[in-house]
Amino acid sequence: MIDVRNPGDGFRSLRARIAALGTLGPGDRGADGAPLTVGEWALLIDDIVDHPEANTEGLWNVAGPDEDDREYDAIFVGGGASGRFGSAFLKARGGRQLTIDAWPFLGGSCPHQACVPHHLFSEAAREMDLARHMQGRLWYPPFDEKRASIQEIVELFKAGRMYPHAIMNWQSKEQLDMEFILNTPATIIDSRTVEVEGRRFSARNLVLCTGARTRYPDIPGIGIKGVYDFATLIEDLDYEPNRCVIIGGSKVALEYGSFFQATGCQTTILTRSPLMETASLHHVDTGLREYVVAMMADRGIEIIEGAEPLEVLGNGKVTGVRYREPGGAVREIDTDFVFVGTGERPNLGMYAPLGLATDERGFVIADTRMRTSVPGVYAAGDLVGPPMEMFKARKCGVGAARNVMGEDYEFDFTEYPDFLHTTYEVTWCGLSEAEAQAKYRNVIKIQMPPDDADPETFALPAAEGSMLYAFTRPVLSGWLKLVIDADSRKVLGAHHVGYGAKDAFQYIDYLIRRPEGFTMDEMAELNELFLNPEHFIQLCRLRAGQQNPVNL
Ligand code: COM
Repeated sequence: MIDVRNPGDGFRSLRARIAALGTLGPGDRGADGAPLTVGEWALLIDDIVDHPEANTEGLWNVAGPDEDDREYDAIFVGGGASGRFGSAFLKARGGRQLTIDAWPFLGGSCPHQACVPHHLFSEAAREMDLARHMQGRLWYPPFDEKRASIQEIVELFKAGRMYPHAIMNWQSKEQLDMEFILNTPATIIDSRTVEVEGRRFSARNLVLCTGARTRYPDIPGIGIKGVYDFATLIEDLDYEPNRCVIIGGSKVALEYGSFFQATGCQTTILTRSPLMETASLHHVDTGLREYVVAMMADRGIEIIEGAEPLEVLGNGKVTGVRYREPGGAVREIDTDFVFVGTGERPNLGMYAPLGLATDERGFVIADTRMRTSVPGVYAAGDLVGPPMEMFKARKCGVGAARNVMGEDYEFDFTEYPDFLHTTYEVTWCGLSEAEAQAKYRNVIKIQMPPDDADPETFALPAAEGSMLYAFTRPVLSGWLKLVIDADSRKVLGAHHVGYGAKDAFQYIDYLIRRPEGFTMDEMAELNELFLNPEHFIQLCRLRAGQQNPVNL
C-alpha cells in the first residue's frame, strides 16, 4: 500500500518519486508535509496508467482510528460518477464512507474513456464539419482530409486526461474529505465486508457502482485486431483508420460514427433498428429523427438499417464485415476498422458472493431507493441499466447515500431530458408530437423550418454555431419544434438540433414536468438573450396573443 494521506516517510518518498517523474509546471511541487497538489496527482496517475505492471500498489487515503473510529456507513465499490457523488453526499451528511476503485483515479470511465473524450471528439467533429463546409470561403483554407487524423485526436486526449483525473482525486480528498483506496480492486466477502490488499473493512451498507462495458455481438471474428469500442479506441488504437464500419445503432454509434466521418474516414453504420428508434431512446420526435439522419447522410455517412452483422473478416487484422441486408442478401464491406456500438452490460463476477437478483439483460435490479435484493446492499449508475447518463449515475449514488443516512428518498429516472451529438447537438425533452397527439385532442406545434417551407432557403434556426450555415446553406443550420397543448397552453415537449441549446433543456425539462406545468405564455414572458439558440421564447411570444393558438 502507498499512503497518500499521512505525512511520514512513506509520503515523503512518494513525493520524491513523483518529483523524479518530471514536471508539468511550477504549481506541481507540494511543500513538505502538505497534501499532494493537482500537478503531483497528475504526474502520479499518468505514470501508473502508462506503467500499470510497475505500479500495482493501492493508493490509500484512509483515516486512522485517531481521526475517525466510527464504523463505515457505506463502502462504495467503484468511484465513478455514482460512487463519487454518493460518497461526497454521504460524507457531507456527516456519515463515514470508504470508496474503492481499481483505477488510480476517481471519476470512473467518464474522464478516462467515455464522456470526456466523447465530448472532445464531438467538438472536433463540429469544427471539422464547419471547416470542410466553409473551405475556400472567407478565411477558411482548403480542408486537408489527410490532416484530420482520428489517431491524433485520440492521442491528444490521452496526453491530457491526467488533468481531469488529478482534479477528481484532489477535489475528493482535499475539498470533499472523502476516504478512498485507489489502484487496487475490492474483493466482496459478504454484504457488509470488503477486502482490499489483505485488509478487511466492514460497513453498515455496500453501494455497488462498478458501471458497465460494451457488450460485443457474438459473431465470428469479433476478437480480431481492428475491432474497437469507445474504451479500447482510447487505449489501443495504434494506426490511422481509413474506412470504418460501425456495428450497432446506439447513441454511441451515432456519435462516434459522426466523428469518424467528419475526420474523412468513410463510415458505414450497420444497425438492426432504425437510428434513434432503439428501445433505449424515448420521446424521439419523428421530425427531429428525420432531420438528424438526413444531415448524417448529407455528410456522407452510409446508414444501413435492418442489417444483421454476420462476421468480421480478416486474417489477424480486420479486412471487412459480412452482413445480411433487410431483403436477405449477404454483402461484404471492405474496412480496416470496426467500431462496436451495440450497447453495454455490467460485469457482475465480483459480486457472486452476494447472490444479487438481476434482470433478463444482466443488470442489477434496484428499486427507486437503489436497494438491491440483498438487504443493506445498494446499486447505482450503469450497473442498474439504462439510461447510461451522468445525471442518473450521480443521482443514483446520492439517492443510495440519502437512504443509507436514514432519509426515505426515491429517485425515479424514467423521465429525463436527453441529448446526443452528431456533428450537431441534438436535444429533446417531454413528449414527441406523435405522443402528444395520442394523448391530447388539440395539439399545436411551433417548428422551424415549418413543414411547408423549403429548408434550403429557410434560414432559421440560426444562432450560436449555426450562423455561417444559415448564410451559406440554410438547411444545415438546424431544426426545432415545441409541442403545445393548445387547450391548457402547456408546453408538452421540446426538440432541437443545432448548437448551444443543451443547457436550456435542463431547465425546460424541469419546468414542463412540474405538476403545474409551464405554459407558452410563461415561456413568452422570459427574456431571451438574442440570438438564443432554440428561439422558443420569441416564437411563443408571437403566438401568445392568440386565444386559440395555432401552429407556427
Ligand atoms: C466526471 C466524473 S468526469 S464525476 O461524475 O465528477 O465523478
